[in-house]
Amino acid sequence: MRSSRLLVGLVVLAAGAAACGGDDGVRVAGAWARTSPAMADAVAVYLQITAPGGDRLIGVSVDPAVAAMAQIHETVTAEGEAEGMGAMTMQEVRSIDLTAGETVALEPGGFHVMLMQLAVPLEAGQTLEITLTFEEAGTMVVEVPVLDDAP
Ligand SMILES: [Cu+2]
Repeated sequence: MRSSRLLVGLVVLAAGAAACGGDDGVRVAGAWARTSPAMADAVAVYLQITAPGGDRLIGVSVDPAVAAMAQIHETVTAEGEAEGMGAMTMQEVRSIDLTAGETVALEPGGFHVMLMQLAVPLEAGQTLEITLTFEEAGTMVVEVPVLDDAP
């Protein structure tokens, strides 16, 4: 009698641990890339990341057949410019902190993944793959549809 109760306890514990592990996974949603203008050789990828247990995005990569380089970028307004007159520039960032349970949006005007030295222009209807690297969760391949405008 006593041993069977112990067994039930262990089974419940195992189920709880499994569910917890699933919930801790980093989730990526809403990925898209804007079509590249004819003369541009770089394009931004936008997406939303949720890390229930907290994590950090530390790297991005892309198939060289798509683009020679991928970086994490942040759009910033140049300092010293008058309000509303600031020149928008982009700078590379080493990582993006993902606070536990909060969704971090990589969106126009903020963080984005930059694909540079495109091998071919991106056209609407295409899907490309990028690989995100997280400090805790490791690597994740994300499918990115190419769209003319924000979804
Ligand atoms: Cu950029």
